[in-house]
Amino acid sequence: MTSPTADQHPLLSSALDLPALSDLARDLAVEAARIAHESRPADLGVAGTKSSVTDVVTEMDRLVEQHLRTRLAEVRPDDAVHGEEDSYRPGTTGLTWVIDPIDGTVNYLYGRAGWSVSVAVVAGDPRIAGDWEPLAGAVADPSAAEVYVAHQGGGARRSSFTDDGGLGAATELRVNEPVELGMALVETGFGYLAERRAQQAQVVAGLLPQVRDIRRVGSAALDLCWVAAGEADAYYESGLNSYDIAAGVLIAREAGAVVTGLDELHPTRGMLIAGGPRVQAEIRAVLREFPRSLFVIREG
Ligand code: LIP
Repeated sequence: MTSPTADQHPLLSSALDLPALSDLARDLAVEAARIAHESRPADLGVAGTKSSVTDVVTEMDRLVEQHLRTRLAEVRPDDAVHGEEDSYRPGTTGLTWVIDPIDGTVNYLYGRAGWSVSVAVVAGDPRIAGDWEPLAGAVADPSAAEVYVAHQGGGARRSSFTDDGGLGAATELRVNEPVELGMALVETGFGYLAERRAQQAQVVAGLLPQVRDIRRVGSAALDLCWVAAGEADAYYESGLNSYDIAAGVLIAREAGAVVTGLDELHPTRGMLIAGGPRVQAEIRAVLREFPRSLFVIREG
């Protein structure tokens, strides 16, 4: 998943209006985030679980994804849709909207900050690691009343929600660079299966003495946006899905981040590593020294 030239992705050689697609991603993410934030029931409960009893889904995850799917059917009926909570909708344009209605569901369940709505449009198949390329995307953080937006070649920006339901002026985002490993504020996250958490605990224990500090917030989309904004120096995590990262990877890259896997040039379920070029290379080198068995993701 490296930034393609037009000859790599035919879609990019066509008259794709990437600014318009990023405006749409932004508007849909903000609209959905406002619904999730303002309509959160006081008695919100767990509507179901997925890979483990702690991997929860709420009625709002499902409601917000259905809202996004309905809006996409209105405005982009021929594009495919790949979302966290419902089945893949095929399309005919080669474009797929990749949506995470609430990234950071546990934080949302507990009524805490640290969750977001992620909306991206990609070329290729987001169900296959390495087979998709984000073209435009947005991550809305209603707890901070902010939205992050990017499209390929257009840079990354952040805007604040305004009281009248609009958005304030956008500011350009840039990663921190250069940052040496020992001074790096590094974000990470953990999976929902005890076996995977035990693996991830070994990795974070080995990395912690080598960096400034570690933060674990709970939303991959926001972790990537904070790297883009220079509010963290790097982020790594294993076990992520395309809907967690599609918009955030583009926002981070457009702000100057390098985002790769452990060995691959594109993130995989085995690993995503993001940061300014110097610290990303240093963290990647450290992670590659761990036993590879720690990065094997057994489907939950
Ligand atoms: C979350 C990810 C986060 C990870 C959490 C969880 P979800 O996604 O965005 O990076 O550490 O465990 O998987 O499940 O809230 O959509």
